[in-house]
Amino acid sequence: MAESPSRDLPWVPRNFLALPEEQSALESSRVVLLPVPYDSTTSFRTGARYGPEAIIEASSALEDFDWELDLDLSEVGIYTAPLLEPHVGYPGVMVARIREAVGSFLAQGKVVGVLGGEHSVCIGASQAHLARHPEMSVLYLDAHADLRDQYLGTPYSHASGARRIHEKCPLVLAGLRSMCQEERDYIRANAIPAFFWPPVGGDEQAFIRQVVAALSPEVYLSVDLDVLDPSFMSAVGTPEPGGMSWQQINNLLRAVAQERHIVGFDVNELSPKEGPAACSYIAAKLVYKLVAYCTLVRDRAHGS
Ligand SMILES: [Mn+2]
Repeated sequence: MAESPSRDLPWVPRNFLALPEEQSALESSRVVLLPVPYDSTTSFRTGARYGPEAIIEASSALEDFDWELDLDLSEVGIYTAPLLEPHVGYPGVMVARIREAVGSFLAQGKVVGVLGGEHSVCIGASQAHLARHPEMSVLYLDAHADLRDQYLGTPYSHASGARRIHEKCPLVLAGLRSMCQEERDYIRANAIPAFFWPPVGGDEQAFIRQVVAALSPEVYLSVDLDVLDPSFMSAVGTPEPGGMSWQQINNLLRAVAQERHIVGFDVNELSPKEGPAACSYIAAKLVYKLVAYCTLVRDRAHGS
């Protein structure tokens, strides 16, 4: 039998935040991060398949403590699941695979965050959450509307994620700044709450109030990193100028966490080879904040 590595040597654990076993074992962890290295339907710049591992690697450089939120996230317990193998034959099979994987962790009572991958991973991930939270709505943060009925021959592409979600539950779009005419017509015909960026009159407080008011008490959060400005988040498949700053997205997400219950999330479209290494670090820090918003920030806001 092989000997286990000596505990006296300084091993760096390969998981989110490089947490020791006590803070990253499945049994004792409140949160599961599920990496999905999938980008088979990506059209413009591929490479989101490398996103999850880049986020996990960069996260080892983050502090466990967050001075802004005044908390230490390591106490939550975060289990980093193995990579979910992509199915490249038919995108619908991948949707079902992600739904099953996420559902299996939800059945164990875990809070699940999915690390994409292209944005279509939100379809299966949101469906798994909807099965447990039938009244939830989805807050979809993206520069794009992703409301095409089909794209490049499949209904399960990265360009159709929001459309597939809207067929199952209430959808709120925020950070929008690019769409095709079909998508604009679909938003109008279905009266989908859609909040463009920059906010009307530059009024961020009104933007936050309106987004929060459009959400149900339970919220699933789906983030395409291209909602952020490409001046600091250029490593995305489809960069779109004029996006949110770091403070702006955090102000919005913190308000949602305090006034609603974020039941789970996905973060997508980091394509590390398309930008500086800082992008992976920033994406990792956003994942850190999201885990905090789903757990300790919520606990504090609701007095538990
Ligand atoms: Mn997008």
